[in-house]
Amino acid sequence: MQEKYFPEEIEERQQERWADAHTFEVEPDPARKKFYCLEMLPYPSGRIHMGHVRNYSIGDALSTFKRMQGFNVLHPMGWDAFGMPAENAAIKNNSRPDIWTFENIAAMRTQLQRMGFSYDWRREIASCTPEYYRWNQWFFIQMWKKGLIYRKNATVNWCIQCNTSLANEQAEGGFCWRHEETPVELRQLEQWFIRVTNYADELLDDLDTLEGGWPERVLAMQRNWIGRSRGAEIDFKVDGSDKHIRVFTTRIDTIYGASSVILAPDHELIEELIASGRASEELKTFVEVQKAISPEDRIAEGKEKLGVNTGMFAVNPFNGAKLPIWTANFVLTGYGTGAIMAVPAHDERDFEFSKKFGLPIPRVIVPANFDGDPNEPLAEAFTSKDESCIVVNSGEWSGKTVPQAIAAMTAKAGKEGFGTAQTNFKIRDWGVSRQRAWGTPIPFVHCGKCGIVPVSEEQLPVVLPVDMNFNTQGAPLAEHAPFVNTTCPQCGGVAKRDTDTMDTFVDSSWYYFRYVDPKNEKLPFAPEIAAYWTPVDQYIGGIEHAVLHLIYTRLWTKIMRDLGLITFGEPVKKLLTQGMVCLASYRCEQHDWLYPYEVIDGKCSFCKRDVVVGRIEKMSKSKKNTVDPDEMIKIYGADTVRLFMLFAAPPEKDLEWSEAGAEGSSRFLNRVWRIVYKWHDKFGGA
Ligand code: QTW
Ligand code: ZN
Repeated sequence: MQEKYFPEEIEERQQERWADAHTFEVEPDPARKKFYCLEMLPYPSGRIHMGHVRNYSIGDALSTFKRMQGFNVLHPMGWDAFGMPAENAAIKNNSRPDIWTFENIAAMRTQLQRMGFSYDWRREIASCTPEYYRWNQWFFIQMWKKGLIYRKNATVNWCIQCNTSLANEQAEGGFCWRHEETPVELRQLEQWFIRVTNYADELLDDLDTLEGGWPERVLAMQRNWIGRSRGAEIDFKVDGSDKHIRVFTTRIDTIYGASSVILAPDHELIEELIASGRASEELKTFVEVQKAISPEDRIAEGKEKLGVNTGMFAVNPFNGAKLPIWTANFVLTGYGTGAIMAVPAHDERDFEFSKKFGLPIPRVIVPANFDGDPNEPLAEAFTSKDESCIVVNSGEWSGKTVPQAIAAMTAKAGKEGFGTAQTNFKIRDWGVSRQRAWGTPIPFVHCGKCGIVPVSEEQLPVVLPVDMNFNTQGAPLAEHAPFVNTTCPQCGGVAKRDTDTMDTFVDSSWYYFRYVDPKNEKLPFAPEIAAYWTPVDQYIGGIEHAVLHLIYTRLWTKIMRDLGLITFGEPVKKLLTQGMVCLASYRCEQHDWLYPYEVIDGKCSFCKRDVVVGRIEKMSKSKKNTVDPDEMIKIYGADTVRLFMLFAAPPEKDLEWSEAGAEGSSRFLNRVWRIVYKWHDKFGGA
C-alpha cells in the first residue's frame, strides 16, 4: 500500500480488476433474492454532465448496498439514442446521425466507466440499433392487431420552408427554429395514435397501489394529468331546428343555473352556420382567428376569455328555458363534446365570461343552513364542493343535496332519453408519429390496392437508412427512394413505406425489459427471464419525467401484460426523483455577474470587492453555469465527486455544487486513506 492517496491510480487499477473479474455481471439465480436497480438511461448528447453524475452516483450507492446485503443485483446501463440532436448535428456537419451518435456513446461510456459505476456492461443497449428498434416495430404491430393503434387527422406545427412538421419545442413563439422569419402554420396531418384512453381508468386507479413507493408529488401530477371527471352528457335542442347540442357537465345539479350554451369555435354547428351564410361577420372572423391558434394557447393561463354570440338559442331539457348559444376561445373540441353549458354562479371561468358579456348569473346552489336570499347577486362564483350544499331555484329538485340531485337528475335524463352518465379524461391518446428522420420507422406500407398494411413480422426490422440526405428542403427519410419504394406484403404490388418515425418515448417505455435479455432474437425478452428480474425494485431519475415517460412506461407495461409477456401491471415498485444540480453565481458591484472561478475567498478576483450570491440555478449550457465532471475527476478523482454528490444534499433535494465542498470530500477520503495506511499491516494488507 502506498502512503499517499493517488485517486486516479487506484481507481483505474480497481476498475480494471472489476472488469477482469466480471464482478458486476449477473445471471438469474432462483436460489437468491434479486434486486433490480435502474437509473434513467441518458441521451447520448456528447458528454456526461453533473445531472447524470448525481443520478448514477445515487443508483450506484444503492446497488452496492444491496449487493452487500446479499441480493443478486441487476444494474444495467444503455442509450436513449434516437432523437433530434443527432439530426441537427447531421445537418450542421453534413454528416450522418448514426456516426455522431455512436461517437458520443463511445465517449460517454468511457466517462461512465471512469466514474467506476458498477454496471453489467454486457447488457448495454442503444435504442437506435435495428436489434433494439425492431421490437418497437413488433410491439407496434401487436398493438395494431389488438386495436390499440389507429390513424387520425391531427393538428401539427408545420414550417413551409422546412417542408416538415415541427415538434412543439421547435415552434416556440410561433416561429420555426430554423427559419426565424417563418411563422409556423397549423396543419392537419394523418398521424398514428396509441389508445391510451383504453387504459385511462387503470392508469389512474393503479396509482393507489404505488402509494408509499412513489413520491406523493409524482402521484398527484399523474392523477391530475390523467384527469378523470365523472359527469353526464346532456342534449340541448337547438331552437327552431331538429339539431341537438351535446354538452358534458360534471354538475348536472346546476343545470337550472345555466344561462348560455358555449360551443368550441370549430364545433360543427358553427361550421354549418357559416356554410349556410347566416353567420355574422364578427362570428366568421372570430372563428377564423381562433382556429389559427393552437388549443393549448387558447386556454393558456391568464388568457383573456373571448366570445361571440351566434344568434341561435338552445333549449334546456329540464325546464324549457331558451339559452343563447355562444362560441368562446376557452371551449375546445378536443375535450368532452366541444360544448358546455355555462353556469356562471357556480363556476369561476363561466362567471368571468358571463360577467364580461352581461349574461345572467342565477344562483341554484346554497350552503346547508343558508339563511340569506339566494336571489341576491353574487360577488363571485359559489364553488363549494361540500356535499351538504343544497339545490335551490330548480323546480322539483329544489331542497335536495348536491349528490342526491346529481343521481336523480342523471337518472331522469337517461329515462327521458336526453342524457347519460359519462366519464371524461384529460389525458389524450398518444400521438406517436413524428415526421423525423432519426427514429424507429413505422412498420406499415401504403398500397394503392390494399390501403395501409403492416409489414409482416418475419420482415422486421424495417431498417432505417443511415445514408439519408440532410442537406435538403424536404424530409430526409421521405426523399430516400430505396427506403420508400417497396412491395405490398398483402398483394405483392408496388407500395410505399410509411415515412413517419416513432416518438422516442416509445424507446424508453420498455428499454429496461430488454436489459434482462438483451440478445433475444425471438422476442423483445423471454417471459421467464423477466419473471425473475422484473418489476424494477428501485428506479431513479429526474423529476422532468414525472408525467410523460412515467405514464407511457406504465401504459406499455399494462399492454405487455395483456400480450402475455409479463404478469404484473406496474413496472416500478419504488421511484426516487432526484433533485437538480445547481450552481450559485455571484455579483460584484463593479463587474456584475461573475463565474465561480472569478470569485476568490468571497471577493471579486478583478477588483477585490466583496461579492454577493446572485442566484442559484440549475446548471445548463445556455446559462453557461456548468461544471465539467471530467475536470473535477482529474483534480480530485471519481470517488471524491461521487462522495460529494451523496453527502451535499438529500437525494430528493436540489444540490448546490461547490468546489469547497468537493475539497471537503477529498480531505475526508485522504483521512480515510491515512488511517487505513497506518494500520494496514495489522490486518494483513499489502
Ligand atoms: C428517459 C430519460 C432520458 C433523459 O432524460 N433519456 C428515461 C426518458 C440526468 C442538472 C440537470 C444539471 C448539468 C448540465 C446540463 C437526470 C446540460 C449541459 C451541461 C450541464 C435525468 C435522467 C438521467 C438521464 C437529471 C437531468 C436534470 N438535471 N439535473 N441537474 N445540469 N436523458 O449538469 O440524459 O437527459 O432526469 O434521470 O440523468 O438524463 S438525460
Ligand atoms: Zn423552417
